[in-house]
Amino acid sequence: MHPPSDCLAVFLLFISDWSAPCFPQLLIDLSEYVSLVSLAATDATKTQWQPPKPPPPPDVSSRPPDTDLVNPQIQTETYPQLETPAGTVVASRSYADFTPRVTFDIKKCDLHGLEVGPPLKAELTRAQGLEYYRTMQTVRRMELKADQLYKQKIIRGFCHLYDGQEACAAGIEAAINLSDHLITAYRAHGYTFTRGVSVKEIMAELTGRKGGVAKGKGGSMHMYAPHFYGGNGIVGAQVPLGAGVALACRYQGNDQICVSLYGDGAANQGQIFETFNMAALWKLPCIFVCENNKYGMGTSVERASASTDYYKRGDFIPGIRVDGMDVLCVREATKFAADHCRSGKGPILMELQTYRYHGHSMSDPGVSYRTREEIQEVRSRSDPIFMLKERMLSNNMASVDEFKEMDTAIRQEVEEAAQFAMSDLEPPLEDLCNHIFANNPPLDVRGTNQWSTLKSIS
Ligand SMILES: Cc1ncc(C[n+]2csc(CCOP(=O)(O)OP(=O)(O)O)c2C)c(N)n1
Ligand SMILES: [Mg+2]
Repeated sequence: MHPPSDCLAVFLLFISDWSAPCFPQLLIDLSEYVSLVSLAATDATKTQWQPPKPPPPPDVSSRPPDTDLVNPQIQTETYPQLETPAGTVVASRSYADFTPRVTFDIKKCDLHGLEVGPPLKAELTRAQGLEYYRTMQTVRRMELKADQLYKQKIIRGFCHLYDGQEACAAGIEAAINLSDHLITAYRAHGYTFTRGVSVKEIMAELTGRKGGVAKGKGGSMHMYAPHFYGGNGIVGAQVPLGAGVALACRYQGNDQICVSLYGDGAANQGQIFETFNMAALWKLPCIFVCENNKYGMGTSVERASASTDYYKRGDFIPGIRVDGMDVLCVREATKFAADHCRSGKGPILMELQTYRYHGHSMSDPGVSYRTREEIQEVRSRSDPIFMLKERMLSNNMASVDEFKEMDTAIRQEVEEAAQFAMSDLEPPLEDLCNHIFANNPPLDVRGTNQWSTLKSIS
């Protein structure tokens, strides 16, 4: 938890974000992407996402030919026919009918200070593809739900959405271990999910309820999980903290690494360069990741940065520029970076080229400094979820029905989480100062005046 002074600083810095409820007319209308299914209609007895059942036989004839997004080199390997006591299964479609793994050509990364970079091909198994799809689609639906609840004034305060950038979180997480460490800025809902927190706990945190992952006292920007250090509101401040975590890994000699994420706007901050210096000097196992989503609030990278080659800005730290809209590119680049760190070579920098669909925060309609056409163009050319789905469909790795089933289950999970987030109780007042530390003995907390006698119990 942030001490009160931090909270005040965050409040002052983000004061513009608070104006959101005053300007509902400025907010983007995303209703076309948002499920308007009545909450009352959701079935509370349904459980979380389950792997879909084997789908019916495919209608390959109606499928469009490979698009330019897809340049696969299909390995012809398929599972052997299933032998059952009743004989070989051929009548109905089973998992055996799908191509179990495909190797795709992926975009070459630009390199800085490196002779060799990540591979140009990436293998995707059917199970991995479905898992990445589920992760990205859950984050997408969660964010669209948050948008809706915000406009209904059920979520208040700061709220920065991550839709558009899902391949970054899914790709990074696919390449590191849960025992590795990760820290990010305030656009944190996606990473909170990929670090293992449930949609329910995230949504309840957004509405400030007891069942939230930070017990309703952190909100959108302050969510945590084991080996996940937030959710940080001060631009760039999480980068030195991440290097500190990497120093702890090195000190303990545990082979773990820390992924320290920041934005293109934060990339111009002094503390980032101070961190680079110490991390390189001490060979810290830290992957610095600049999520270049083209804007820092309403300022485009061209207007803010003398050099927009963010992957080169570590100077003496090697860097790679990665297609951040392609989950496979991100995964392969992160694997490469993690190997680099674990082998004792010190830090590495990754620039992930990505895009945010929403405005900076809920107080920003997101169309005064960029056009609707620009957003639409990115959506139609390189949406990370659509690209993965297309790849899998056009290579017979999954069926349309299977994706539909998964979409329905995800929608339902998000609806149920939203229902919980609206019905769960708010934390009691006595809880106000509790949980400042995870496991300290009770401590006195300074209140708003010298006579306050508040206690924090963990
Ligand atoms: C030290 C500091 N300065 C300014 C701000 C206000 N602020 C909040 S977000 C932001 C833009 C950051 O952009 P970027 O790093 O590109 O991240 P993105 O929002 O695009 O994810 C600014 C200037 C702040 N929170 N902290
Ligand atoms: Mg940015």
